[in-house]
Amino acid sequence: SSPQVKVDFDQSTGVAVLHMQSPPVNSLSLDFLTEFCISVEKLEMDKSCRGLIITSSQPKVFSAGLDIMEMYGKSPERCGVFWKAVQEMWLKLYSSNMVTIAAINGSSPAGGCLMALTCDYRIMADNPRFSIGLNETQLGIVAPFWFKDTLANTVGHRITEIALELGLLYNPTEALKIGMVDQLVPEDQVLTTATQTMKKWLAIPDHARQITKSMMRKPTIEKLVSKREADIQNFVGFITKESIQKSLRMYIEMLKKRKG
Ligand code: CO8
Repeated sequence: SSPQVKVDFDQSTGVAVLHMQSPPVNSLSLDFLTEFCISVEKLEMDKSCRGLIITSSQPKVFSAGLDIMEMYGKSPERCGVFWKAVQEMWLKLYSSNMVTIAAINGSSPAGGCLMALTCDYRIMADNPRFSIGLNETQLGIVAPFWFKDTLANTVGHRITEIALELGLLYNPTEALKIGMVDQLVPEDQVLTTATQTMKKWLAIPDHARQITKSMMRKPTIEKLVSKREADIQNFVGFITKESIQKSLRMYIEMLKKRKG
């Protein structure tokens, strides 16, 4: 199958741009996550790569989050493998030594929002039709503790409490107001602004910035690392429940009906 991730690495600046290109909505399937993690790992190992910008090749959507079809009607074994890949994506990005910037050029619900939240900085297209947030409860599912921690580390406890319980999706203006994103720019300037912002971050000595980043994030990362297997069991047990499968089916049907 064709690559779902395209990486443009500029040797002269040390910055890589990773384009997610999995039509129609960059949903995070097991295949996608595997390819994504291999790409990020390669860049992480490359000493000449200091910055990573993540963006989407799809119009209107950054990432639709986890591929719902990976959670519907699948065996417990398969669900476990899938969840491990989701954990891996988060661990790789949240602990990256590179400067990471999300160039959010479209909607970014659930897992898409999580991916953006792992970055050091978020720039979003100022288009009121786009939305971002952890909307899990709207699907009848529960965002795991490390999703919650990542959001709380970004916007604080109280806003996280409201955002998660109601499964809120925010428009760009609201997202900026609560600090879920750091900057809004016109749609056609998202990537150029990310590139300019990257220069500012790369002006700081890597070593000092990396230790600081690690100091901020380490407790959150270690929490998942130490509970990884239990978290997989928890996901598998939850997602394979008949009642949860029913919620997912209704959500999938709603997505299809809403179309057009
Ligand atoms: N997974 C699989 N397929 C999807 C997904 C998805 N996440 N999102 C959209 N699609 C499909 C649609 O069903 C549609 O398929 P088809 O063409 O066959 O009808 C196609 O992609 C295009 O979608 P739309 O027509 O809706 O495209 P739009 O451009 O109008 O809208 C959106 C794009 C805004 C992304 C919209 O599709 C949307 O809101 N999607 C749902 C996003 C969502 O709610 N994702 C949540 C996933 S759950 C998650 O990420 C974390 C789970 C944590 C697990 C915890 C459990 C314990």
